[in-house]
Amino acid sequence: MALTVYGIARSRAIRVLWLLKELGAQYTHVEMGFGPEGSGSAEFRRINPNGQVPVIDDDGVVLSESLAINLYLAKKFGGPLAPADLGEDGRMTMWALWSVLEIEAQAAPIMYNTSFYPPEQRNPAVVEAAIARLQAPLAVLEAHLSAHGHLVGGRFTVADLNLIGCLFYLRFTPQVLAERPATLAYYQAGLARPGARAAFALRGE
Ligand SMILES: N[C@@H](CCC(=O)N[C@@H](CS)C(=O)NCC(=O)O)C(=O)O
Repeated sequence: MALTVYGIARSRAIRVLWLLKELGAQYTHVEMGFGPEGSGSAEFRRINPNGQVPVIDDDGVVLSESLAINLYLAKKFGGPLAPADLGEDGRMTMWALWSVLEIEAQAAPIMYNTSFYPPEQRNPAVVEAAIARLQAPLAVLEAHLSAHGHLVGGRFTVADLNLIGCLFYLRFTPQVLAERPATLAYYQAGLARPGARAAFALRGE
């Protein structure tokens, strides 16, 4: 059995690397960066025509999309992070889509416009609008976590890992979660897990 992960740890590949550390899985890590020598190269586009990381090749099963990769790997390896039944599977898929569409879609422009773009290209209006759009989903999340502690099944699962991977994009704007105590505690506890620490150490930050 051969599992290869493409993508540097300082990319969305961190989500996959974190899960693999949690699972104690064996894998080969190809530290694929960006640009014409990396994810944009013709060679890599034969693996992922989107020219993006992460990608996995699991004995010929080639997948992109970080959260879909993680749902696949959790089910493949099993254990407490994986869905225990079809109902949990459905809820974990639901939360994965929610994490991208409701959280990452706003958190990414916030991160780019506060930290990643050169200062002269940052647009504070984009940040303000995105923070405003986050309020409704963050209120839903805060209520859910206050009641249940985790997203699915009352335990830490791949659904939580996927969401925390998206919430990570809010790290440069801590005020966004500051008034959400259940979400903040949940986020901090997730990143304090040994698997998270082992994976995030690969980022060299
Ligand atoms: N929705 C995809 C997004 C993947 C993505 O945008 N990856 C970035 C790195 S975090 C990338 O490869 N960017 C290179 C590029 O777009 O040229 C996922 O979650 O995996």
